[in-house]
Amino acid sequence: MKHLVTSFALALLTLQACKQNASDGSAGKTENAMEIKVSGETENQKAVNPPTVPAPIGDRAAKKVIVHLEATEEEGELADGVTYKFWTFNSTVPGSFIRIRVGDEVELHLKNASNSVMPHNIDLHAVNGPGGGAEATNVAPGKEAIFNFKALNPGLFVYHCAAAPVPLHIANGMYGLILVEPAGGLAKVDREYYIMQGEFYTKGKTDEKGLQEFDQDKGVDERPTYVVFNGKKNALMGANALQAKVGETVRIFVGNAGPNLVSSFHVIGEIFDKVYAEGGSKFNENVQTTVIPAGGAAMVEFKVEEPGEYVIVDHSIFRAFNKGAIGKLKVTGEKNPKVYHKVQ
Ligand SMILES: [Cu+2]
Repeated sequence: MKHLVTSFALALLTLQACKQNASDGSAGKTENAMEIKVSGETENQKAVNPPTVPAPIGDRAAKKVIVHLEATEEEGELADGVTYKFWTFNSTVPGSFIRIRVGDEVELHLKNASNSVMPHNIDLHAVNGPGGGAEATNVAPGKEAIFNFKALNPGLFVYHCAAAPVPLHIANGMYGLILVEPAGGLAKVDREYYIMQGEFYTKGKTDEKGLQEFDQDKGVDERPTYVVFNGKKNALMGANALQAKVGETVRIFVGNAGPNLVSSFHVIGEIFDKVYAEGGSKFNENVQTTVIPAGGAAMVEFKVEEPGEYVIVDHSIFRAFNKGAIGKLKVTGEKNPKVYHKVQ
């Protein structure tokens, strides 16, 4: 009998310990990531355009992943009737979302387009090594640089060009996000999106038409003409709004390229059920607005309960309504009067 009681107590203790692990707000940690062996076929990661991200990693073993990025310099639309000479990774701002897991060995190919004028490189905040890869990837127009790194820390990380002058390369649009999933992957959700905030500094005023040149003084003074999501004023509005259905859980990978400002990321009419603050492994719960530093990221997750249009903003609110840091999430489905209804 005494033996039985002891066993029961032990089982209870173990259960308590498990519970504590599950509720400590951790997405899982990997010790000795350096010792994780890669196996299986090498993956050639296919680039997808934001706000889309590659499929979740799930519980696959660590492997070798080849990533191709191309630095380009090309004119594009910054706002209605306003154009700008963007510098990009893979012709989009932000650049392609890179998705790997802890222990993966990445062979990163950085090509610089033959019609580029400037040398470019890449600093990935997910890399342990000098310049995050920048030193190894300085590449002249028409050339390609290749470097290898092993992902040792899980999390959501910014990457950006760090060629001189660094602020100019970031201000022109050379940035993106790389997600390093923990062993076993992230929790399953229904939708995933990729948003990156960035500022643009133009000689002309906000919405002044025509091709706009970069304004160094405004950059130094931290007085952006535009603060936008995904490289363009209203990039996530109208037909390009994000979509979800009532009852679904949405995960947004949010980055802030800066180059100067801190973002106060908020979705009007929603509460983040979980925020992986600063892109790290721990999550906070029930958050209204999360702060995302320049050169930082966060993962936010929320379930949508009521149909309608949800406005995504930097809650430093002039930036949203005047400078462009605004997007929409359209939720369709059955109304839920228990959660929300107008009385009169
Ligand atoms: Cu560059």
